[in-house]
Amino acid sequence: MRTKAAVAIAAGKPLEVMDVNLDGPRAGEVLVEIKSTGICHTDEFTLSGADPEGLFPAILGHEGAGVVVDTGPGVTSLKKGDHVIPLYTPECRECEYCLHPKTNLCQSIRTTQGQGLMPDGTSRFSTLDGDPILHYMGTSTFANHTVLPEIALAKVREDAPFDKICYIGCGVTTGIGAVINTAKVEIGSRAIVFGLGGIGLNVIQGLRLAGADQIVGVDLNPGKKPMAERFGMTDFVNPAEVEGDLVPYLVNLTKGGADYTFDATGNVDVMRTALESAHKGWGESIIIGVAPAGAEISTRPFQLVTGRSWRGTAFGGARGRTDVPKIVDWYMEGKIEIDPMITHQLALDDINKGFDLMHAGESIRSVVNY
Ligand code: NAD
Ligand code: 022
Ligand code: ZN
Ligand code: ZN
Repeated sequence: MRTKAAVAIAAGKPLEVMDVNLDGPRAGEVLVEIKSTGICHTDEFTLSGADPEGLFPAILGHEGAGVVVDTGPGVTSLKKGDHVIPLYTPECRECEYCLHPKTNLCQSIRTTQGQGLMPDGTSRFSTLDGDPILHYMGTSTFANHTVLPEIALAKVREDAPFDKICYIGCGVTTGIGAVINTAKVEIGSRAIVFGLGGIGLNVIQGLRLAGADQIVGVDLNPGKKPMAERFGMTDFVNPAEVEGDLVPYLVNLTKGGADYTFDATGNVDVMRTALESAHKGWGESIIIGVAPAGAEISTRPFQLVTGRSWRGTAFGGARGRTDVPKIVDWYMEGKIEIDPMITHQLALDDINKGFDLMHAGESIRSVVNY
């Protein structure tokens, strides 16, 4: 079939909106009509050329929601008309990783996904001239129709609005999941969140959900303060306005250090500050931010010897097919909020505007509707 897509032609160039060819779903695959897609950080990271594993030409996009149009041979868990959210972290429920209770990093299709290919080693996308176009993160939601493995789709309730729940495909689940699944924050905890963007705000609402007593937000951009307060931040710290070292300031503010700290910036210096502002003896620091390729973190080992832990999380530790439908339910039940974080709604033809807004720090989340 033919479908409309925003294609990443080469690093550093804007996306080009064009018609492309899409082959039908093969065994274990599903054809999905994407209704809405969010523009997230890593799409920009790849498009800019900063990701050494970035491949071109490719159809980016990993935050979406849509409807099943067709299923390939052997697909049993989904049928035409089902509402779905694509998963860049799949859940096969049978690999060594899926069977291990301590990880969500399903490895069943990891290699081909990283190469921009379907599990059989081929691409379903091509130009109208027949040249192959690669998939991206196994999702390619910057296309009106896309093909995904069955194990990379969460089936969700049909009354949930696509233009909001697409954000659950990455930002919402990553932020809330880091609190609930990875840190397992207890009622009454003190926490510090570094970076109040599309991820950090969801960490904050996860902390409120978990019953944290103190939620300190740290951001260089004071414009992020009102939205963070709306989602549960109790104290705001702008590092540019703190005299002297940030760590002792934060340790003092949290009466000895935070029980949990979260990096949602991707900056390795911030990651160090986050670790060192965790409480001696028991504080845990969770890295969510993805740092530039080759970057390294450092601290004195004494920080760990004295009982702080350094941890990381991908997709909020969520098992997508199991957990994403529950998060959609939480949204529909009013337990979590999404709408205020979606600051811009765009048409596909204007998708590059969404990247500009992200660059300028003017958006939390832009959503493209097909
Ligand atoms: P964003 O740009 O919307 O937000 C980042 C925020 O950090 C901004 O508000 C910025 O002002 C602030 N900031 C930057 N430098 C700072 C500093 N030195 N001190 C304090 N604040 C600072 O980005 P986002 O969409 O929220 O994503 C945040 C990070 O999370 C990115 O690195 C992204 O790649 C990563 N991420 C990771 C996962 C995962 O599964 N681990 C999933 C999604 C996103
Ligand atoms: C999503 N991310 C950033 C912004 N939005 C993001 C980027 C990378 C990861 C998670 C979220 C990530 C963490 C750990 C891994 N990835 C490796 C997982 C593994 O090896 O099993 C990651 C993922 C997918 C891809 C690359 C890296 C990919 O499909 N190309 C989950
Ligand atoms: Zn993302
Ligand atoms: Zn698996």
